Amino acid sequence: MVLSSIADTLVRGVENAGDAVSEALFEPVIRLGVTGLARSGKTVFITSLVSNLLDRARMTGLAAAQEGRIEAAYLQPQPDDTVPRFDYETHLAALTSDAPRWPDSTRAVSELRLSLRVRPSGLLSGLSGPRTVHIDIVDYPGEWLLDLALLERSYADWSQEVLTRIRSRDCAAGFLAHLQDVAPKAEHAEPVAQALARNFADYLVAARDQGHYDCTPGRFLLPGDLEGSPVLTFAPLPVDGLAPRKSLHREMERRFEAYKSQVVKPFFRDHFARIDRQVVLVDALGAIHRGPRAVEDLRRGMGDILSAFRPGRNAWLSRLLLGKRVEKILFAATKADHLHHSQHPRLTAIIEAMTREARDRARFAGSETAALSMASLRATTEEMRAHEGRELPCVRGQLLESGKQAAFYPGDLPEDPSHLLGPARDGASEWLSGDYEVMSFAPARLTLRPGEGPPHIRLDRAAQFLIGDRL
Ligand SMILES: Nc1nc2c(ncn2[C@@H]2O[C@H](COP(=O)(O)OP(=O)(O)OP(=O)(O)O)[C@@H](O)[C@H]2O)c(=O)[nH]1
Ligand SMILES: [Mg+2]
Repeated sequence: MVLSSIADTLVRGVENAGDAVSEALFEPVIRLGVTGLARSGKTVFITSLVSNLLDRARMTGLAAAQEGRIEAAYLQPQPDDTVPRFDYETHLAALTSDAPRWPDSTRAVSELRLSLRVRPSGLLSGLSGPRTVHIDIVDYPGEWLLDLALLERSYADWSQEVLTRIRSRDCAAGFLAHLQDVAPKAEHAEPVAQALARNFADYLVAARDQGHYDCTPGRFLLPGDLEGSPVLTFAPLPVDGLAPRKSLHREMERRFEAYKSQVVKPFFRDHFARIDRQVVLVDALGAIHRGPRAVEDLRRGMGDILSAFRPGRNAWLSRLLLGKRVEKILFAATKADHLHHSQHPRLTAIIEAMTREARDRARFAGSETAALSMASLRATTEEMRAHEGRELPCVRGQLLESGKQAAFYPGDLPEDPSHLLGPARDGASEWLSGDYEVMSFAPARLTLRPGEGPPHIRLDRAAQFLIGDRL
């Protein structure tokens, strides 16, 4: 017994030494995935993170920056030649121009490599010189993770599931009416397929705009360069019995399978499987503003998204990952600058509760998780204002629509998150205790001193959790 445990320790010691040697010889790469549902704040997050890592005066929460060990930071050509580069310069220019504006919506996966030259800390500091750590940041839509569930479904099962789910949705009425006019067993005719698929895609867009998060296939919403191709030209069809060869149903079934093998699988293989650290951005405030239904949808959407991080859930993915897993996952409630800082702990509690189930699973699978509330780009200032004999904690900023300055009290988030999540789960249609308003603020005009990146809230803490241990 004793012998074997000594042998074990020895082997492990040698392995560790091996790691240290290879890290010293080769420059370590951290692949950082940034995801979230549409409009959750991915592009602004990456832009501000990169800018604040290049100019680190506002990054005191990142230990290596605070200790002055980051000697240099620079952007480099990314290693993947076929992935579009994250358009950092254009996004930063939009946010920091004289008339600042938010960046445009993104339609596809993109990537950027930021390299840091870091002096080692602790014992090693005197022994070795600075080393280079590459951070490959990958921006991809959270909707694409939802597609993982499609891999386990047959076309018939998927159709039935979708048609049942959307039966009572107003925004699906047009598509469902169209379906009445279509004969699934009739011979396939491309114009019919195209019209139906277009109608289904329109439904998905409307559903997403209404705050539904179960809008798969994800690529229908973000087609990128696949727009109009057969893999995106299908829709759910009701089935009874076997459809004949060459029927519309058979052809749509074939395309559904092609979507799985030629769109979903390559994404997981080429991008998802290679991620080391992941941040999942959540616009919890936006959902709270839209009401209990949106909150419940978001909670479920998050659960579905995060099942991708639960190895074993999907046999194909487990085989692909071969035991590799995401080491750390951060759940971040974005746009916290809409709230006075006194309410930030409550927002964090909400995001913690909302992702609880999923977090427990991820932790079980060996990933370290954390939750925080943050703002990638702070667009507001705080002030107290008297109102009906009470001092209200407000935020002030420039309204996006009118361009006017306004101070604004968004409502008091409950201390106990279950006061929001409970009614949402029970299907309430409105919040009982008042409304939560979220204004859209324009980004503020910035005057940055040398060495400073854009103002943020806890972006440095997010960076410390995600990459701090490797610097
Ligand atoms: N006040 C404030 N608003 C933010 C912040 N980050 C994002 N927003 C708002 O959220 C919107 C969406 O942000 P993006 O970064 O474009 O979100 P995205 O996830 O990349 O969106 P898609 O690419 O469309 O999926 C912005 O247009 C802003 O209105 C922030 O830190 N503070
Ligand atoms: Mg984007």
